Amino acid sequence: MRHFQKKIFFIAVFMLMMISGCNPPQPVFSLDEMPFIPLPLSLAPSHEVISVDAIQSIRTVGADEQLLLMAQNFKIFWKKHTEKELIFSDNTTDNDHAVTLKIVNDFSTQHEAYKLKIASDEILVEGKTAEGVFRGLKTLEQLVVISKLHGKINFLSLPGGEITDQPTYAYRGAMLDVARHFFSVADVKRYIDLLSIYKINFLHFHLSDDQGWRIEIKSLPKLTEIGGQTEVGGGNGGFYTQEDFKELVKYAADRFITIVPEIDLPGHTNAALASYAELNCDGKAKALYTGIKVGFSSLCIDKEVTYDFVDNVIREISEISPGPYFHIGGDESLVTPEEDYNRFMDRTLAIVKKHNKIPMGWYELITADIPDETLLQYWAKTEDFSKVIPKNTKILISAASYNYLDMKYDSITTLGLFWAGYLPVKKAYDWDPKTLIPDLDSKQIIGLEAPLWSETIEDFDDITYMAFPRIIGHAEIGWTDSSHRKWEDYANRLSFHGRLLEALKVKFYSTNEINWK
Ligand code: TNX
Repeated sequence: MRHFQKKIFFIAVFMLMMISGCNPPQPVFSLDEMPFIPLPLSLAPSHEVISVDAIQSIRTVGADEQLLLMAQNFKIFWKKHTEKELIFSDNTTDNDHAVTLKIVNDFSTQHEAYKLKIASDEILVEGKTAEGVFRGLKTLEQLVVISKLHGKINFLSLPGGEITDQPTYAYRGAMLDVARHFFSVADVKRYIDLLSIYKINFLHFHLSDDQGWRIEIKSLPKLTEIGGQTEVGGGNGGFYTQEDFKELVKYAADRFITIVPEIDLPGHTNAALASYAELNCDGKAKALYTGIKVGFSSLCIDKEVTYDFVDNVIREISEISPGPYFHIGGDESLVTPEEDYNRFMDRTLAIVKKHNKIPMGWYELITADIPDETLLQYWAKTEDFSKVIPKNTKILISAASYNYLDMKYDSITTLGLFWAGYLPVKKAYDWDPKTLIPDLDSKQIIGLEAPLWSETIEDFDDITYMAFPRIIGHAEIGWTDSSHRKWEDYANRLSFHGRLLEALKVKFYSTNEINWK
């Protein structure tokens, strides 16, 4: 009898498995519970469920080159995560069993806007532009990867529904200081890949400082022959050739990230002053510098050769930087008298204009006569926020006590500095750019950027340890309107991203502020 009961039981289980085999299993999350970061503007779940097996092809509507590249990359992504090969389909009318990438011009005024529809036998990614489609694909990729990493079964089913989404701010950036320590092309590419997961769209390169000059200037070869040869702590330094730089610009552009080059002027220039004696007022080359103190160097403001130098550098870099901005630094020029600083900046701003770039600079630039189009990067500590801000320029928020990724998380963080205070994960997330600076008209804010200064950052693991997870929070602040953001909700969603970072072999700070899943 007992044997008979057992048999019935197994037959029942077998029949149940057969029946459920016809329908995809329940997804791990419904669409509105998916821990997306950044949180999309609207999520409308349906009762449909799609199994990855139901998708067999990928197609683009229209022969847009960027869409075709995205389709190829998505095919590789799909194979990696589902072990299934998608075929390219040129069927332009039938969505069945396909992932469709499509540009739909009239559905929003926002160029990054997208819609993602998931039905029982098709996935549709529509963008206002190719860039919009790309942002939508990144949402779809999170859906696949997080469902897979948190599913208890080794096949995938995805929740149906529709996402309509667009960013709050046009500029959602990261900055990497490659001057204090140099990072290879391969490291930067990996960083770009990680930033693109979270819809970051600008990468600002701090290409020169007292400790190193990091980009080849063909008309001034000694900048890299001499100025590129060391870094903080006395290591070998390094530099990007113009070919390397072009490769990075292209790699970033394929992921819809715009590179912003910065040459910090007229202070933070010891590496240039060590390379060319004539840039010094006394005509004597400085020694190379490998410490971390700031504010002791300045180009010679009254020599004509200074402006030939500035012109050559800005011209050569602008020629290989398709983005709109050229960042001229301008911070902490502590040994340049204000009147000299302003005179220098007037001429330098004219040079930027001559090379068809929009000037960008640290907020100390406000003392100069800046054109309205200038983008000012505001980095002050909170207590300095009362500084007058011109009404006509755009402001990029990089507040040291909220955005600086080189600030230690807490007292036991071994890397980083703490002059702007500790920056735990909650503090880095739980603020609003609109209310941070009392007198600032929020319409002036173009977005925010998270700088990673590299005095104490020596390799790729150091970069990601300081950036992750804080930069994920900055990415959400830039994308999702503050009225839709709550720390508790974000902390819950972030808890599902640790496995994603681990799967990518990213070293990150697994803070105990988060209950990692
Ligand atoms: C300030 S903020 C700097 C950098 C340092 C950084 C270290 C700003 C525009 N300049 O030169 O690397 O602090 O946190």
